[in-house]
Amino acid sequence: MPKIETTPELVKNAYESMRAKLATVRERLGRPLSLAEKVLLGHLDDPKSAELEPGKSYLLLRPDRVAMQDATAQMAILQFMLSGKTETAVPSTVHCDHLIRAHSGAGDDMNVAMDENKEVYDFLSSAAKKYGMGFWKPGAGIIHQVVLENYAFPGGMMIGTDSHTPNAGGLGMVACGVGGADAVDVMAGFPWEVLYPKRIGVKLTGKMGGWTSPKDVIVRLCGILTVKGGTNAIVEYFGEGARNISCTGKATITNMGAELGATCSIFPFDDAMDRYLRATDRAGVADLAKEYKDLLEADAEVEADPEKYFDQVVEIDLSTLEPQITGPHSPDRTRGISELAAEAKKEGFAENVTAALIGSCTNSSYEDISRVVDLAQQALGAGLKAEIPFLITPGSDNIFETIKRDGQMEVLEKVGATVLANACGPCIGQWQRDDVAKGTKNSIVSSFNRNFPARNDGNPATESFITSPEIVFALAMGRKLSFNPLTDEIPVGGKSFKFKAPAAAPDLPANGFVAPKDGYQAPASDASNVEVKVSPESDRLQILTQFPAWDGKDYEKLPVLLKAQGKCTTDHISPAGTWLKYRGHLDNISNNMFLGAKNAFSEKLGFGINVETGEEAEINKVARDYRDRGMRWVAVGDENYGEGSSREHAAMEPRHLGGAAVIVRSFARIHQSNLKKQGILPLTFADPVDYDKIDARDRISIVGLAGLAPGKQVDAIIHKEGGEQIKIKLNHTLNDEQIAWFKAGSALNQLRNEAGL
Ligand code: MIC
Ligand code: SF4
Repeated sequence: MPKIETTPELVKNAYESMRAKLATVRERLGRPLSLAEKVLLGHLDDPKSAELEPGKSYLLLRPDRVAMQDATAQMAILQFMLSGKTETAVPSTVHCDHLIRAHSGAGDDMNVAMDENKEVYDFLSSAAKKYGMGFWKPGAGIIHQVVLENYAFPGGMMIGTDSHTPNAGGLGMVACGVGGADAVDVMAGFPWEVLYPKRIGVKLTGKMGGWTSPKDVIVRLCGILTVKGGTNAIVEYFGEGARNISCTGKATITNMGAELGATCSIFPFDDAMDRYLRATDRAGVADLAKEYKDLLEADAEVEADPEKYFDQVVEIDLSTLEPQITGPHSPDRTRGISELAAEAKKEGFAENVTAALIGSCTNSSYEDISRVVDLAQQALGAGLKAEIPFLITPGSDNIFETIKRDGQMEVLEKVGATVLANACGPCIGQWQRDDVAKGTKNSIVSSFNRNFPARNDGNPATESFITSPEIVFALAMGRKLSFNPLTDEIPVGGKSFKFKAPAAAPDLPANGFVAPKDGYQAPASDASNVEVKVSPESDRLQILTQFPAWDGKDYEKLPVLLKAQGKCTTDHISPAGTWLKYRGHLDNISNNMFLGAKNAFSEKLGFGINVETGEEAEINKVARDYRDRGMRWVAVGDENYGEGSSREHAAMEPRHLGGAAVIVRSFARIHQSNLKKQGILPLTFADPVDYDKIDARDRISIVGLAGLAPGKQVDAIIHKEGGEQIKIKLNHTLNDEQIAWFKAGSALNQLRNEAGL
């Protein structure tokens, strides 16, 4: 049975192995290394012969562990079951956090969740027992918080089937979000493959004070780099300012680095991490990190001359950083809080704030909550209470019990907060909102990390703004987007009240964390009699069958299913919210395919034209019809296509419904690799203008596929309705191994072929 815990013994072995691998790498590169490179290259499968060119080479890496959350673990485990393996090769955990609906508060919501998700929880828990995975029960916490509190360690490397896995970078780990098929590779004992990321250095100077908090660092960075600025890059923080941020504050920053499209983000080991490790019962790991400190920070030359060692350097002065607020609809639509009032007026954002939400995997630390409580006490003193829904999602049971013991919870409840389950809830559309009708334009503020349309309450007309927990609370009291708590007053009982800046709060509880309740289930010591049940009648779980192998023929005259206009995130391709229910059932969840996408060929969201029948229908229905006629199709998209979630459903659904290729201006990393894994060709227009040449009734041929080779452009022909043909060139980033996946029909098929299954 594999050991799940991050024991000092495991950490020592990891450090020794890193040291040995880095000796080989240093000999080959002969230059100082950044921290990100130390951790990445220290986990190389073959340090002697791996190609080492940032931005170009594919690295084969050996992660120390894997984490999966319930909404993605279902598909990951269903695929693992096809791999022929009986036990995971590295410590792996499953966390039940995404499927709990937020409605009336933690107690009732948990009861409902346990009942309505029973079948899925039973499946995950029995599969975890059988295959040697640790299982965190519903209510134990959100994956990234539980990992930070229990498993992350400086210098470690992990992958997780969730895009915010980089949260563990706050504790010095290279932690990357991946699709389930990548997790299957690693759990089956194979290396994980990733493009050697480019290096972005962020130099932090000064110290935060007053209203400014770690959230502002990352929101500001999103504004500077944009949602695609971090694609295929690791963001490494350094400088005096970095050492002035708590470990959980660092995790907020690395968590939301996902919104830059970054492969991951990382902070060097320091005193704040050391204290966090000890406060979470890991003194042995802290001692080792001290001993191996040289592996856990960049070489001195890098900090001394960052321009020389990073591909890009950004500097942020914490002392002068203004609190930031970003939105609506994109996490990089950022400005300082003082600028929001004017912009809201100019852009016509809904002025009244209708709900305020804090917590989530991004911002529910002891420090975050304590700072909000300071403001809540000020508000209560002035006679103010929340008059709009003020919802809190604690990141873990550990945090929940600790803030209950230390009195923060009582203050929050007094000021009108509803405490929700320790789960994702309203962050992933699992907010059963009764107070605002769907289609009604309104503004909400949260301390979460994403604000794509319909993300929180399923209402695309809700305009969601992201900011720090402190500013969220202040806006809950001020109730207008134009309210700036740093300068403005709130009228109350004939007087007016102005907040003082929140007091600095302890990052760790003086009396330690409260040991969580029984939220964990270990794998079975004898798995032979554990049964993993999937009922053939189930509408929530479905055993997977293999996708067919490529037939060796070119793709001739395929219809264009849709041409996505503007942002097309994975939330647009495979929406979450109520659809989370079907995450373990490929055929059922495929009914949500592209429901959120704006198609250039139709006025209606999620609709397209069936070129065979001439009828307009939901895009997924059109796809299903093509597939049933034995036709394949292509999807066309714009920039940063597939931004956001790691959900591989956004690649498996198109594959299941007959998609052959996705042709876009550019891809987000995780989605691009999910498409490759599932046997769909991810192609980009060599000339971005060609996007404009594609019309609704065109057919596209993709030719010369037998000669598909790394670095070689692919030829395509756009066949116009009137018979005209336009030849275009497409780029791809497939390497030899990935081409083999395409030919086999999927990476999993290839894995099975290699295993002789
Ligand atoms: C998200 O924050 O978008 C999610 C929901 O956690 C996703 C995972 C999913 O879609 O299940 C992610 O970040 O990868
Ligand atoms: Fe859950 Fe939201 Fe965090 Fe995703 S970002 S893991 S949905 S809390």
